[in-house]
Amino acid sequence: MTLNLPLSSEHISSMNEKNMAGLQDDYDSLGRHLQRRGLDIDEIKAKISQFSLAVPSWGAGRGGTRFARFPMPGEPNNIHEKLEDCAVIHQLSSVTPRVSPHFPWDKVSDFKALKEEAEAFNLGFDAVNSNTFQDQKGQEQSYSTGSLASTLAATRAQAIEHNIECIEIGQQLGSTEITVWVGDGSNFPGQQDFGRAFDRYLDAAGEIYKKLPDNWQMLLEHKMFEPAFYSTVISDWGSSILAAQTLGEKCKCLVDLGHHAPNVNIEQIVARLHSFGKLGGFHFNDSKYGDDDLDSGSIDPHQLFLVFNELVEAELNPREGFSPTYMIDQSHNVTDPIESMLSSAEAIVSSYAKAIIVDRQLLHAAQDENDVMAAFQSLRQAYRTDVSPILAMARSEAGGAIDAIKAYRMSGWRKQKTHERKAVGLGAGIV
Ligand code: PSV
Ligand code: MN
Repeated sequence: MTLNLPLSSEHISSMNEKNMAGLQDDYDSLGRHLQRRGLDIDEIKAKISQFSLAVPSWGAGRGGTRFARFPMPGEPNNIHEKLEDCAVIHQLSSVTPRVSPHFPWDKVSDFKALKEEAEAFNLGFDAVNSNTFQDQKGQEQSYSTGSLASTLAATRAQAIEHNIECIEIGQQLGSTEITVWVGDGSNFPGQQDFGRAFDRYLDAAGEIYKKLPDNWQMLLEHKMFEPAFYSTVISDWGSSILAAQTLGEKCKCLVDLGHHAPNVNIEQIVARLHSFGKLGGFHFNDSKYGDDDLDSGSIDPHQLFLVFNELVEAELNPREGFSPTYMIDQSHNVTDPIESMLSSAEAIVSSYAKAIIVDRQLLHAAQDENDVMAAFQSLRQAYRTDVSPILAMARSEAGGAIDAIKAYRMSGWRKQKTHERKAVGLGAGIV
């Protein structure tokens, strides 16, 4: 397959040349600092070079709130243009080689051709996402009563069918996972019987599970509220793990960082799910008030680090089949989505790098000895370390940009697309 990348590699390398001397200096200095702590910077770089992240196709466009959406000139209109922008993100970040598609938003007539189109951009496909939280034109049953948990058998059947179709599409695209998030729930006390709604969900999800190919996983994404504001059927990790355990081995839980009550200890949830072999994946984003879908690491980078601290523990003590899928799920309402995802990818990999350099021997010994401050300081020391030279060096070695956002801005990509792409319409909606 001949690659047809959107940005010229000369542009990236010429920008890197200007930054290389400074980076080398910072890298060497950090290398000496880490050496004093018994760490080899090149080994850390090699480790983070293995890390990869998916980006959501829907994140390539401007998001919005239920009040408004402000389109941006040069925004992508369809999956083809979205792939182009995702290819830009991967070219510059060198850490986002997969795109997670959402159906029917990304539906095309020829998925084989779409896979080839992605491959020419040096991209593959990650988990497919089904959408039974919104009605589509011409659809027979409405999801206004819910989908997999609806009281109406015909609506449940339609939702099951749609998920099975997503699996079939995913097979053509080379995916091996389906993420199921449903908006099912209630807005009033008494509107729904909690037990019966969950039973209906389990039955319907079981029908989808039966159609899962052998090498596939089904990931259940929980969310506490919205669009249902009183209760949701898969509200939290408890409901999620119960459903995943009921459905079977190939079913796991996906943690979207924004889908919890304020102040919930998400890193502990990560540890619990891992203990029972049910940690299936992540949707990274950040939030201040609820499911804000803000850029990863922009509000609480310490929480992101603590999540990765658990993931590194899990890597060192893996359960059978431990291979969580990592992706971004954000709504970029006021920024250029490409810049937001470049910044988020950096924040995510940076949290991973910081978690790698935690002195785990010291941490475990301090935990065993109940030396609280020593345990905390072993995390603090790692969190305080500026690991950005390791990330930048890994990026440039992989053909990415040392200063990704600057290289993007200097490429003039968005301006060029403003002339080439048709304007995206106004409207409201989360995505
Ligand atoms: C729901 O809020 C969610 O996090 C799910 O992952 C959806 O598929 C996605 O956002 C897009 O709306
Ligand atoms: Mn999500």
